[in-house]
Amino acid sequence: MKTGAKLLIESLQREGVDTIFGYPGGSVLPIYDELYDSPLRHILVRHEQAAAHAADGYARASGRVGVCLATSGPGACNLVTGIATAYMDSVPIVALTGQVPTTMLGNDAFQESDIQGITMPVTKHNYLVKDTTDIPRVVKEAFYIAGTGRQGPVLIDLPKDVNTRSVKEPVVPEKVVLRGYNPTYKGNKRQVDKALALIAEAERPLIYAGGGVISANASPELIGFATKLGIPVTTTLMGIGCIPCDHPLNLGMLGMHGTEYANFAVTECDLLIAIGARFDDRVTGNISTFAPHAKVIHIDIDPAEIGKNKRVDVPIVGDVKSVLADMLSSLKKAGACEAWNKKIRYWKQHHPLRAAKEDGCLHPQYVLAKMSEILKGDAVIVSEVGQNQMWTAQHFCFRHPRTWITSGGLGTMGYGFPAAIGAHFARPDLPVFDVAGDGSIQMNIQEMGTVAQYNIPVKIAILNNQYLGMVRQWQELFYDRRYSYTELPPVEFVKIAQAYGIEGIKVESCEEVGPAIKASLEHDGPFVLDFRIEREENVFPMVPAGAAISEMIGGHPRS
Ligand SMILES: Cc1ncc(C[n+]2csc(CCOP(=O)(O)OP(=O)(O)O)c2C)c(N)n1
Repeated sequence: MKTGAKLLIESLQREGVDTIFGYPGGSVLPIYDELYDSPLRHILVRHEQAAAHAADGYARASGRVGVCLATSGPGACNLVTGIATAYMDSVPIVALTGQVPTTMLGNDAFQESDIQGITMPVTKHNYLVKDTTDIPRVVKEAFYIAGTGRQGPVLIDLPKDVNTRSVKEPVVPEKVVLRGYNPTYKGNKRQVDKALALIAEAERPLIYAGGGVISANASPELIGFATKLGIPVTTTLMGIGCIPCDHPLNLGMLGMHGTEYANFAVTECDLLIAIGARFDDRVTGNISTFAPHAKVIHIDIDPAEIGKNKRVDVPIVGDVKSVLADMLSSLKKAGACEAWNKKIRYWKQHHPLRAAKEDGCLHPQYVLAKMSEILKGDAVIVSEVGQNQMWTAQHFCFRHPRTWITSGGLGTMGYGFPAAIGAHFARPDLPVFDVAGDGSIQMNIQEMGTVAQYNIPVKIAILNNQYLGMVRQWQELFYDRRYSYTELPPVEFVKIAQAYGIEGIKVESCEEVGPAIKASLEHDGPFVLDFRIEREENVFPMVPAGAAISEMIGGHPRS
């Protein structure tokens, strides 16, 4: 006979789980008691939102399913932002929540919340387990659903009596069979051939690669395909890292804060090959003017994405790794698109991203360029949301997939620091930085307690402009500089860190940047870098909301 809690822990171990991020409470006491002498590592966060983000950061950095655990009611509700963040970016996590005993469900019992109902729209699937013997099957299914097809979060709600009851050990199913859930991995051969025919005809083809390339671990295939055909590649915010920043075919990010040359290329291409991307509004701007001269091939594992925002000529539903491998092996001849690439090289040369001004002030672009130079792509960089996120996406040179971790779809401030904690447990071999704004870091600053307790060597690089910078930028540009509630009083982050027992340095000039970053790396533990940057710096270029992506402001005059 085994208790539900024991069955749960054993089921997690069968799935290969090594780390859980969680926070205890009444309804999960039986689970915590089981964790007490289990080989599973449990990281006690300071807020359940951080547990969900840490599981998410772990998943993105490792490619495996992340796990978080919270008690019923407020604990479960605190996970919701983290679950929604993972859902929007298709990240595989399993969230375990305690629940009031089955006999009290629906009674407004103490710390009861209908977390299954609450998370219905932000989970790929969720369960309320009412029978202890179901636990092993449900856990197995949950990991399978989270980690296959278009990945995403799955929640398992576990009433207290389900966890405490002892049952005869149920037989664990060997394979998961779910009627109605059979993701398509292999692309349809006829569609692949049609796509290849369009590619053969195209004179100005462009690959638009999204987070799906990274989720599918398809970078080698993508690079192989692009290189063989000489097709330039632009990536979304989520796709950054799928091709090295300095690869000659890489155009960097497209869209609202994309490079001018990427946005020009989209506007002038005659064939757009969208791979694991979803034509998000931050990418397309005014959709009716997006890639106006192009035929469109769309490769995606989720059939619901095809044709959702943009009419597609050749849809291919399948795992992008498998589809790209099939396309590569069916290629008759390699291409070069020389004239097109020459034009793009010209744009790259005449419309580069602007580096930091050299006026003696500390600019964020300088900080990112220095970080990039010191780390050489061998680090995991997590960001918060706002200008800090866009400057990092633009100015840090990423060389490997899964080394850039950011909340793209939901744009969750407060995501970065806890996600960096998760990323550390996935990649303990690499330095992990959270690039933050002074607004975002204060959304989950309590996690300094977590990194201090376990000596987690996350480096917190705060681009401190004493504003909710991105919102201030919009107010400056579109609301006549009326800075309505976006100014933040200065905070001495090093002093806060010290109160938690963490070291840090305040950096106020360019000369101090490099040595401070190096000092943080040499320090064996968490470290705070409080960069006092130019306060009213903007992120450029920028496509105003609703404009065509060719209508950027803050770029170079079109030549
Ligand atoms: C949880 C949450 N609340 C509000 C927003 C809206 N928002 C987007 S960017 C931003 C400002 C971010 O300020 P800060 O973290 O200081 O970064 P900066 O833009 O200055 O780099 C805000 C408030 C958000 N994205 N997430």
